[in-house]
Amino acid sequence: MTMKGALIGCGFFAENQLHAWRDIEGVDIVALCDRDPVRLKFCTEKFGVTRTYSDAAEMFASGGFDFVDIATTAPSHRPLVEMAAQAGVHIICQKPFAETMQDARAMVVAAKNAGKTLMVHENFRWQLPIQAALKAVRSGAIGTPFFCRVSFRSGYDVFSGQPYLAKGKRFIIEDLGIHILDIARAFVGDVSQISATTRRINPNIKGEDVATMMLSHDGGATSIVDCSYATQRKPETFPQSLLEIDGTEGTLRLDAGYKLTVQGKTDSEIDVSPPLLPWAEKPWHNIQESVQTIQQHFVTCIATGTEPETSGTDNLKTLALVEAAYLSAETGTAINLSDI
Ligand code: NAD
Ligand code: 89V
Repeated sequence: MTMKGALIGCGFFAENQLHAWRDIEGVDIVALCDRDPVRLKFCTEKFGVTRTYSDAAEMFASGGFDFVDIATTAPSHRPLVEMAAQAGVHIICQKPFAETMQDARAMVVAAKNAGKTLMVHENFRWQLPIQAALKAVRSGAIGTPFFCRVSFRSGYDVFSGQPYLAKGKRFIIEDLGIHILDIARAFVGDVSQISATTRRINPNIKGEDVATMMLSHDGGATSIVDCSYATQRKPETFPQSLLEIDGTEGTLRLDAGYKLTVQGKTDSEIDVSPPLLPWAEKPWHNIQESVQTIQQHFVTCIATGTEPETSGTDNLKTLALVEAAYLSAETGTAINLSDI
């Protein structure tokens, strides 16, 4: 049976989501919504979706779809998720899930009350190189991890494609750090305490573009999660997240160039480069491939009635890390996650 979907927010990133939906079997995007007529027209023509709306409320009132893909920026997420829950459709919503924990919790409650799946499009842990590393660690290849480093350092100009990133009070933790904090959670579990420092190096942006975070995980592991958009490096590694994970029986490295090295019960060194999908382009292909993987996961979870790995409920813990990191940087103290 075909699952019908509608997408709200036909901006910079939505094109990837629309390409991925087109390639996922059993899914048909039947309606598009954007309050910007230029973007709406662009996506309508590119993807041949003829039912279009400038107002999401009108689209929900017309109905005729099983799920909605919310591809707008964070300020609109809560009203749109609540409308979707009210309309009784499943929801996949872009990160950052919300601007406040209060909004995020309200969205989780709304979807729960409606009995519908709510998944956050938190796609970095779904990248093929990260999945390969997760598979190795979860198989016990390096024993029990006690140290994890997730590092994303780049000088890539993200502002030309996403100009809003230069304008917000918050930048790198909220936009990018959120992804790699989620990766740390995927490897070594939930977090009890975090401390963070931030800097702004680029004078032309409003928020911080460097952050260094230290996390104490419930299981006893420690993580260093560090990110920068002020790092001039050659070759440029955007958008690779690099890993160093030490376990009781070995060590794993994901190095620049998608090189995965495991030294443990058995040693291996493999190339885990993501494929270049027909509609993708380098260097974004790593992110683009994960969009297809996460959207497929959403469809599979709905079909099988299972909770998505990056569900709204799960994402509350990643979002709490973002809030706690900003609070720590502002106050100069370590923050207990139980206080967020
Ligand atoms: P964008 O500003 O280019 O696009 C957002 C679009 O949503 C705009 O066209 C805007 O007109 C529309 N919109 C906003 N509110 C609306 C509403 N209430 N009703 C109808 N239309 C509305 O932004 P973007 O760069 O595409 O980013 C969108 C989201 O995707 C952000 O939250 C961003 O963080 C996220 N993102 C995620 C990844 C990833 O890898 N997961 C990568 C890039 C961006
Ligand atoms: O993935 C993202 O959220 C993007 C980028 C990779 C540029 O940070 O905004």
